[in-house]
Amino acid sequence: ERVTLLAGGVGGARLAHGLDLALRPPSHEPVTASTDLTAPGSEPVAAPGSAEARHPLTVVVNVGDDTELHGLWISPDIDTVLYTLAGLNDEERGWGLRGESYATLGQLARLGEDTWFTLGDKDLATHIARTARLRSGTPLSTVTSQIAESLGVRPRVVPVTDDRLATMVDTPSGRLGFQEYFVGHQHADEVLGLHFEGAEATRPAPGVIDALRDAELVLLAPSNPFLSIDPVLAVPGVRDALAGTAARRVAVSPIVGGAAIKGPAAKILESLGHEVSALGVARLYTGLVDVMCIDERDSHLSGPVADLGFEVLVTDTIMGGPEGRARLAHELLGT
Ligand code: GDP
Ligand code: FO1
Ligand code: CA
Repeated sequence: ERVTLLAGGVGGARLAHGLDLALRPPSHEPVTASTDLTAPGSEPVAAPGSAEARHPLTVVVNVGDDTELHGLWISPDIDTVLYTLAGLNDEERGWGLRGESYATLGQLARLGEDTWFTLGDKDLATHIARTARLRSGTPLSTVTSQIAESLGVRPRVVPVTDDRLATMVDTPSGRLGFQEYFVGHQHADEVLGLHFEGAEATRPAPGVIDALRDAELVLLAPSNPFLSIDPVLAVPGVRDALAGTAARRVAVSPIVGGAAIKGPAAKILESLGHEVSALGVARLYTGLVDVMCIDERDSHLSGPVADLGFEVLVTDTIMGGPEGRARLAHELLGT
């Protein structure tokens, strides 16, 4: 089954991990078939990199959080997805690598650099490699595939665009860059509105539109609807591809029991005048997906969600460990 997941950071990464586990072929055979295409008398086999040889999962990731610091290009949501799929992520924090050290950051502070954004020594290697390759003209999507391959990540992980799109947050103290809002101000400001700077001029990265069009299942991760899903849909062509796909489209609510599991989703829903519940999320996704997956703790909302025109899937959506992630993935896959 071909599956495409639209994702931000933590919520997207957890579901991507579950799907990777659920879609893993039995007995862990490598997905890339033999490279021996010429063996006499054998059926032609899929060439590596061909559609057939590809992992069934494509993860299309938000880039609105991306920023430049110390001359390095940081793509937090891409890295959260890659590190999680590689089993290298820091579960507690939700970003960065497990078992980090901060010697470089300490020395940067000593040199008088701003170090409000916590960059670990090993994480810095990702940003150094990414930045060097981007500078030499390699697109972000290619660099991302290269890093994915080096880390042993099997699903396809694609930034929604190779072009610049920067999420800007309007607050009572003015318009802030995303990381200034999220890390600098610890997402304490009221959010009056969001603006995806540069979005109109972006093009979808190679493979993004095909991944939506050719999928049998398109999933909207339980990611922040405003900070993670909206910027993905702001890339021209993506919303239309989602509207036009024959795939079954399913969104998983990031709001459980009237609260976000992590981050400012609940606070932003409230500031922007939406109900802070899975029903509030469902209203945002009306016309965009066919199925709303809501948590069993919100089963009382299944009637009102169905009244909006959705098919409703009620299940345990809390993705703690790998088992919970794989279980939710199987349920979404209908397997
Ligand atoms: P970020 O980019 O790291 O902020 O992550 P996302 O935008 O992908 O996801 C953030 C949202 O994921 C938050 O609103 C959380 O409530 C939600 N979330 C995180 N983990 C889970 C989970 O296990 N289940 C559900 N249903 N939502 C989750
Ligand atoms: N989030 C924080 O709250 N504080 C940090 O110091 C921080 C550093 C950081 C470094 C690398 C990286 O890939 C992500 C990092 N994040 C940090 C998370 C980042 O701000 C994400 O954009 C958030 O998860 C929101 O999506
Ligand atoms: Ca994010």
